[in-house]
Amino acid sequence: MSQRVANFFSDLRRRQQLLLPVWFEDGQVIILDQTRLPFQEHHLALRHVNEVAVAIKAMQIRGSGAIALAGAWGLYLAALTNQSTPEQIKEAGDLLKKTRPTAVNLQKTIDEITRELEPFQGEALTRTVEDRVLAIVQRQLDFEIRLGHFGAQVIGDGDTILTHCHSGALAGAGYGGRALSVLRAAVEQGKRVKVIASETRPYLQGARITAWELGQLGIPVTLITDNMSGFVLQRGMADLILVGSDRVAANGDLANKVGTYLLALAARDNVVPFYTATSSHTIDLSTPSGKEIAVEMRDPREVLLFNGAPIAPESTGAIYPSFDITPAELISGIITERGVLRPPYREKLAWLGLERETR
Ligand code: RUB
Repeated sequence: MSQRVANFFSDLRRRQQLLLPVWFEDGQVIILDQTRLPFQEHHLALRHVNEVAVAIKAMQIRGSGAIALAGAWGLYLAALTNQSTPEQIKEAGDLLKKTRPTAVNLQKTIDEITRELEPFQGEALTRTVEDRVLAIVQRQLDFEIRLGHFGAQVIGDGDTILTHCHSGALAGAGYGGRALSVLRAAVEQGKRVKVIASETRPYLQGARITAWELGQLGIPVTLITDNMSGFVLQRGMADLILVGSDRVAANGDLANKVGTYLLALAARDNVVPFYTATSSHTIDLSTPSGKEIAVEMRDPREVLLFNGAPIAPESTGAIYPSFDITPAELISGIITERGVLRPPYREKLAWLGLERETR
């Protein structure tokens, strides 16, 4: 590993309160195993890109930003392998892209690192991959800080925010990911906030990870089961809803953790603003609308078992769509690193997405 990578991380660590989901140390990709939170802070040391792919598929690292960065460091591992070629790095990228198909950040990050590597070989190849990976990690962190700053405008002092799944530092680059960057920035601006987190069956990202991360930040959090959100909104117990995003289509339709769509419907019925926090990297202009977004279907056993024990008769079937689509018309605002977009979204997203590609 070059001294530059070591310096990069020691510099990141010096910054206050970064919760890094993934980093690179002593020739290994280190990830905080999110399946063990909140009861154990256990780290995995991965030495081969295949191990990174397995960890992403097994949700040991998850959240759209964090899996993109894990994929990036996986490619760096591939590039460090003796005599690796651009073709081998591309193959490693294809393997990583298949692990989680919905979060476009992973796909775009892999493409960004593996594009036009053909002229490079040996040390120049490793160095090129390293340059790209470091730039991507830094950019993602900068985006989180900037979108947090813009998003904090929609948070009022004393607000209670309802969030679903986990869209925080451990789903991102370490500041606050998407939704929790907004809350973190609001607190840094002196606003008092409270959070209601839905548990997020079946992986319990809300109960296990959002609650843990908010605890680290000292932000009060109340847990509800997923089916309590309608009650909470009807009784006026939340001032706004704030979620992350795995992909935003060209028309503004949003793919996010399954259950988000129901929340958005209940928000409209109860006139509660519904926001998503995202970045230009998550806007997918090549996907016209939510209908064309590939939704990851996970193993039904993940629904039928809880902590490894069955919760239904053996003959019961199950499905597990990991994400759902919230139509653009249910979204009050899209928080990005360039500001808060208001409907109609199509032209603003086109500008932001294209602008990013030419930056
Ligand atoms: C995570 C999930 C989060 C999004 C959005 O899914 O749906 O809500 O990743 O958050 P999983 P962010 O746990 O299946 O990876 O925009 O911060 O990634």
